[in-house]
Amino acid sequence: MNKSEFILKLKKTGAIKFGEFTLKSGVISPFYFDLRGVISYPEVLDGVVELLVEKVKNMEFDLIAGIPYTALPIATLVASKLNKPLIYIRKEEKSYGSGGKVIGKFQKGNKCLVIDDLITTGASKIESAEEFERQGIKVKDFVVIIDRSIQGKIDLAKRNYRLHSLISLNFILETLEKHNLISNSKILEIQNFTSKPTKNSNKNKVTNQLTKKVKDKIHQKQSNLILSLDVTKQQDFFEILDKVGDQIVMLKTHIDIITDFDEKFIPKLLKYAKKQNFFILEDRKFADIGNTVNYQYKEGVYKIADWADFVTAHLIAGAGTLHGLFDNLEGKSAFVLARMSSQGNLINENYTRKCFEIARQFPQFITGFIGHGKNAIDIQRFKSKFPGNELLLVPGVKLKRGHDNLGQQYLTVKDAMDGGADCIIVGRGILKSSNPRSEAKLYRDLAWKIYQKNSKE
Ligand code: 5BU
Repeated sequence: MNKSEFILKLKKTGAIKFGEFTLKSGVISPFYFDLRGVISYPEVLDGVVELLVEKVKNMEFDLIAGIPYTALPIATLVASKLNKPLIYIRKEEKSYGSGGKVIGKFQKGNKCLVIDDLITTGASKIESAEEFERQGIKVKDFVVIIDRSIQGKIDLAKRNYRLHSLISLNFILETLEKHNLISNSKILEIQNFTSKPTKNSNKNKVTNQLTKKVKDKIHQKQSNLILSLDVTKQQDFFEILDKVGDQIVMLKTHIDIITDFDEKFIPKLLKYAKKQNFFILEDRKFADIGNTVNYQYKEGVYKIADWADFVTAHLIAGAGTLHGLFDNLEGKSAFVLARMSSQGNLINENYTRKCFEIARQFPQFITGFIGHGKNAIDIQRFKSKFPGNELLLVPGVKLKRGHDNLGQQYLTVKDAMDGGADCIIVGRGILKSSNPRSEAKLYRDLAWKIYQKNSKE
């Protein structure tokens, strides 16, 4: 089977689609390639395996990897034909922090050729290469069946990886045109789409009105600092706030740790918020069904809805939590925990993606996400998947990397800000200092400098 015949077969099996498709990144694409079904058409499967074998047989490698799920059965056949060992990264284990698990036998220093079905940006390829490299496997070459943009090759080249593709988008369009299987207007639409930057073009869309309010205050106060005021006595709380309040854009509270909480606390806090001009984020981490969080938010001792500008929420219980919190309420919204900073936390890529899907559906309820990562690149990758212009708050930040003895993991201010954080959340880094005011100023200046530099680029 030659490449043109393969394309015509793909079209026939429904693997090449035209219409309106929302990609993982949130971008709307006028076309979509779905190669998952190829395995059910022996002739097409044989065809693509034959083409791949031809493409890679003279390359230098010891192992073949397939990226699950789509490319794995295809790579299996290629490996078998070339008599090479196959490996892959188990997808379910690929939770953030814990790293993926490589299945199959290999030796450190082995060279691995990685096969995938498609490439748009290089992001997921780089992620899998990094995982292999962590295990001592060398990765240099990627082979994909369809290259749907020029961005992927550029992204990979920046990291010194080579991309080999069987067929390009242009070749697909030419072949379909030759066989009258696509209209000229569709070709123009697709070319127009692909000539725009492939990076998330939704980014400038205002999806939540409150993000602008926070951004404005960041600029007004020239501060990206959120103080996590985790102390248990009112006196300590207000003593520190006195010294630090003017340095911060937002104050993060855990209201339920204040031992001597009484009816005077909230009015006093609100006075500070007004005078020192900061938002209040109550880090309540709502996680229950809508009906319960509604009570937890509005009732009880703390009546959080009355005074907190923002709250944090998990979406483990689904979008009902957000409805329970904010239905029929104006001007309030949440920061959603899309990743956590603590070691061994159970949030994985799939969960994070589901959070973004809910945010795409209910942008009015979500001002931003809380997230963390291995390093700046990992955080950038995380942020690039936000559905709109939500803000990124990064906790687990100190001047030096490290951890506490209860699983908290720390990144540096630079890691977080280079990763694209709009704000850093700092607790003990400031609270345990002998001079919280000067320490807060240090964090603030550091973050603001990087923020300004990065916004210019
Ligand atoms: P620290 O003292 O800077 O480690 O405090 C961090 C604060 O941020 C603390 O109040 C946590 O409850 C909060 N936090 C976090 O550390 N990691 C997370 O993923 C989330 C919140 Br969400």
